[in-house]
Amino acid sequence: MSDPPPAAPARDHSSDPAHDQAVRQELQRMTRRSFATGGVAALLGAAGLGWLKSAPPEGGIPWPLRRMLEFNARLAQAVFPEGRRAPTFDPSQAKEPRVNGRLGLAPKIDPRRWRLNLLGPGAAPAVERALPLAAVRELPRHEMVAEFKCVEGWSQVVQWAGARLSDFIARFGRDTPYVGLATPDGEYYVGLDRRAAQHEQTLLAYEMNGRPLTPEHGAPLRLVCAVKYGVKSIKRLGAIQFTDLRPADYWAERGYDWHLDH
Ligand SMILES: Nc1nc2c(c(=O)[nH]1)N[C@H]1C(S)=C(S)[C@@H](COP(=O)(O)O)O[C@H]1N2
Ligand SMILES: [Mo]
Repeated sequence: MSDPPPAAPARDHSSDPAHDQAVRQELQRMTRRSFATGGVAALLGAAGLGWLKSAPPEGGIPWPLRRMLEFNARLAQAVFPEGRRAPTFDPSQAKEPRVNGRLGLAPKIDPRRWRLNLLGPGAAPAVERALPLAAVRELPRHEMVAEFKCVEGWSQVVQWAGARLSDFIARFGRDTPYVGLATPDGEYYVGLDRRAAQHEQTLLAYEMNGRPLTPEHGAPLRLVCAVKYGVKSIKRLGAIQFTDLRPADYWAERGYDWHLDH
């Protein structure tokens, strides 16, 4: 394998004005429909974001956001009990979802050289294994037709095919409290708790609506977590980490609830 992608923990863009501008626009876009924590995000100007990022984190979350996020997490958990499944639909109802979010999709990648990096523990993890797509395809294939919901207010019934993340963990991973996932370039990253990671409706998907994933929908491999908002369904996976510590999460760092159950 050549040029292994970086291990991809959160990158610090706080000194990049263009990035701050992009984040502000994204926050404005996302908070227009203002669910749960939108109010917090809307209050943050560029200076606010910089300050929050440099505030001493407590459990990985800048402390000014913690109480609000914990409140929202409690709400989400109260509404959606353990063991619930997302509703499923007939495949005839499935349609192409819009392309939403391109963080981490910019670099050109060669699907034949693509690998899913299994990271060791810690904040600067080593790549322990680099798996080709075939390793995921060899796991039992599951199809799922579920509603794909974005926090911005749209949703779409989509048919997915792939391997269960739980099967992947049993074969290649470790049963840890959390799983962290990142794009090959580390631009986008999400964290899942064990319940979401082990959920039967959480797939490492390689097909959408009966065809291989297109690049803009996350080829060659993406996550689809039907019990969470679309934010968690990271496209173009590059790295995965099994960890005892709650992983960094791109949108949680910007004011959204870490769990994002729907
Ligand atoms: N790599 C990456 N994955 C991502 C995002 C992103 O910006 N980059 N956006 C997320 C969001 S907010 C949504 S709603 C879904 C949208 O998936 P789609 O473009 O396949 O509809 O992807 C999620 N996964
Ligand atoms: Mo989204």
